Amino acid sequence: MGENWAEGRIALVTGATSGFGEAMARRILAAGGQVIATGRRVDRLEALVRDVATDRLLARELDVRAQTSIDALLSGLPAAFADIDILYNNAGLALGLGKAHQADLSDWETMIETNVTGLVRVTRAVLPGMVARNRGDVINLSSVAASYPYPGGNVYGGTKAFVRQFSLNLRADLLGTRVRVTSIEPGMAETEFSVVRFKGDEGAAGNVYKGVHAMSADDVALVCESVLKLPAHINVNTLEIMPVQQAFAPFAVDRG
Ligand code: NDP
Ligand code: 8X3
Repeated sequence: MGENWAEGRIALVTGATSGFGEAMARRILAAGGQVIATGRRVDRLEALVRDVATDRLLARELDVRAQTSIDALLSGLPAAFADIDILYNNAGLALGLGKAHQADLSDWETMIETNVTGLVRVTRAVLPGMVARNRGDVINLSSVAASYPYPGGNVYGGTKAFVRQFSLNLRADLLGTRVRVTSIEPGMAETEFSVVRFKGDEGAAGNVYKGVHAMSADDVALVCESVLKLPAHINVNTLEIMPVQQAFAPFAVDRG
C-alpha cells in the first residue's frame, strides 16, 4: 500500500482539535483520504480547515457526551462524507490524579460520560453502516492505564479498561464481517492530555514529561496508520506502545 493508502476512504475522527486526533486527521488527509474532524472547540476546527485547505476535510462541532450532538452530526453529513469507513474513536480525557476517597465525583462522571458513554454512542451510530457495506476500521483509543493500575488512575484507568474490553467484544460480534477493530494502548505521549488532567496547570503538566523523550501525537498517529495500512485480512486486536524511557513499577507494599 503506497503513500495514498487512504484514497477513497472516509474517516470520522473524534477529538480532532488537538493531540492524537488532530495528528491522525492530518495523516489521513496527507494519504489522500477524506476526514470529518470533530470536537467541541470550533476555533480549533476552523484553524485546521484554514491550515490544510482541502475539500477532503469537513469540520463539525461534536460533543460526544450528547446523543443529540451525535445524531445531528451524522444526519447532517453531505452524501460525499456519509459512508464512514474509518472511525477514530479518540475523544477522551483524564481529570485529576486524586485518590479515590478524595477525588471529585463530577470529574469521575465526566470521564465516564466522555470515555465510555460517548465512545459507545458514536460506535453504535457508525457501526451499522460499516456492517451494511461490509468494510471499516474502528480504532479505539484506550491506554496503558487499561492494564496497569497507578495511584490516582482510578476511574480513568477503569474507563480505558472498558474501551479495551469493548473493542475485543466488538471483534466477537463482528466476526463474519470485514470490519476490523483495534484497541490502541499508548503510554506517555505529550499532548494537551496533562494540561487537561491538571486543569490548565501548565507547570504540573510539564513535569510529567520532564527529562523524558515522550511519544508525540504524530508518533501515535504513525502507529495507527501502520495498523490501518495492514492487509485487509489482518486484525490487530490490541496494541500497547510506550516511550523507551517508560516501563513498569514494582508492586507497592505497605509495611506500616
Ligand atoms: P488531548 O487533550 O490533546 O486531546 C483530547 C481530544 O478529545 C481533544 O480534541 C478534545 O476536543 C476531545 N474531547 C474531549 N472531550 C470531548 C467531548 N466531550 N466531545 C468531543 N471531543 C472531546 O489528548 P490526547 O490527544 O493525548 O488524547 C486523545 C485520547 O488518547 C484520549 O482518549 C486519551 O485518554 C487517550 N490517551 C492519551 C495518552 C497520552 O499520554 N496523551 C495516552 C493514552 C491514551 P475538545 O476539547 O475540542 O472537545
Ligand atoms: C494516558 C497515559 O499513563 O497517564 O492514558 O494513564 S497515563
